[in-house]
Amino acid sequence: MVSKEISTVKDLAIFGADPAFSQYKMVGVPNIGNRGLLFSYINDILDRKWLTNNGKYVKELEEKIRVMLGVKHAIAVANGTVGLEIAIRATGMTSEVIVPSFTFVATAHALSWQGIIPKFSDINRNTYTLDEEGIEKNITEKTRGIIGVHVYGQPCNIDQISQIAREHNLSLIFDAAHAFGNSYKGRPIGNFGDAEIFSFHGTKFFNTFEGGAIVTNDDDIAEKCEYMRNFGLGNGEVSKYPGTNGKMNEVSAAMGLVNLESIDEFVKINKRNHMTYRRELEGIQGINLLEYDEREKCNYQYAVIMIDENSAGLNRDDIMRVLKAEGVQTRRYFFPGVHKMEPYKTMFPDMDKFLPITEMVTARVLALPTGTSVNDEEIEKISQIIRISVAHHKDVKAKLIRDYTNDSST
Ligand code: T4K
Repeated sequence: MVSKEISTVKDLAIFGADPAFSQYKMVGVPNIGNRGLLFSYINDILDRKWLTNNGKYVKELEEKIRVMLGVKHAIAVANGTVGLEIAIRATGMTSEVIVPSFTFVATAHALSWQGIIPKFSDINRNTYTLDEEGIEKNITEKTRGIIGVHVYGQPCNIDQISQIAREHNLSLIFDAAHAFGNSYKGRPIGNFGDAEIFSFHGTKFFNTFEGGAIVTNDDDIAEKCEYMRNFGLGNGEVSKYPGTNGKMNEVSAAMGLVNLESIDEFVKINKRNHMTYRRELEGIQGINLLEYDEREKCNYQYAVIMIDENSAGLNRDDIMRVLKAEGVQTRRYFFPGVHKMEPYKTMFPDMDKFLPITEMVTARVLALPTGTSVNDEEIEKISQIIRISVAHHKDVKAKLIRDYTNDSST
């Protein structure tokens, strides 16, 4: 609910005015499809007494994803992280694997969890995905693979990265956690590298509560993934590979089937939100909305701004605090860079020197609320708060510094 006009700096909550939102507006609020249909599926699951282990709903969801993406194999998993872990094993990655540091920590942890060293490589300043030159520089005799991340759904430079992987005989996976339903050069994401992994976590625009999928066009890799997600047993009784429990349950799959029916509607809303942010944020000094390539299919699930303190007069954390006071919870996706988190910080204490673009971008990014839980009027309000703050950046900065100093002294 939007409750006040914001036309001068004194209307901002940091100066004592009421917050713009009486209930928090948040990033990552789940999109939920047809409840009636979901409950009917859950009743059926309970009646049939088949709750997990490759059940009817899981198989149906896999088939729908397979057809939607035009891939040979879709393997539903319990979450994106276990999907990555399985795909890393199934594609034979060991020793050292090149990854970006600008990603959710799960990408690197999926490697180190299995004793593989993530070799952090810098990103491109425009797409925020792995930079090809950096990959080449980081390849050593120990490198066994590359994991590219389609951050915010923006595809990596897939052609060039694939070429590098081929030339150096490296396995190649794409962490497509953000890119479900997107395309690269007109072809659905899911068709590239040795395998691609989606996350269907509750905060993703398409969710199965928790969940994910490994997709691949490679029969051998698919077979390994299927076995590995079920303790290495596949559908049998004797283990063929090392395995884990990465199975998706039936209720999650039912949620997926329900949400698939509304996926076009979710994308439409995300896109409309994106356009509204674009219109409303236009011309604000130092605030740039991340743009997507409109020639490609895109889910528009993240509304991300880059804040350049030199032009805006405020830094990312200032804007985050101003918005928080107004009842808007933003997220710093992704801050800090993974190289600054443990165990990597201790393993590679000087890594920032090699990741200048990552350092710059992690200091500037801010994800704003989008999805079905925000409307145009609310986006206009959020944008207006940013506009007024930047226009009066000196007053805002001085107030934030005063508040911060008072906070730290108490
Ligand atoms: N690779 C990449 C590039 C990823 O981004 C991710 C996950 C993965 C791999 C691994 O996939 P999964 O194993 O998760 O399937 C969230 C998600 O937990 C995580 O899935 C996601 N990326 C990451 C970008 O965001 P947090 O730590 O920000 O979550 P949390 O609990 O703080 O929630 C974020 C916001 O969402 C809050 O504002 C509250 C809201 N929220 C959250 C939940 C769970 C709701 O409104 N309702 C909810 O049910 O990590």
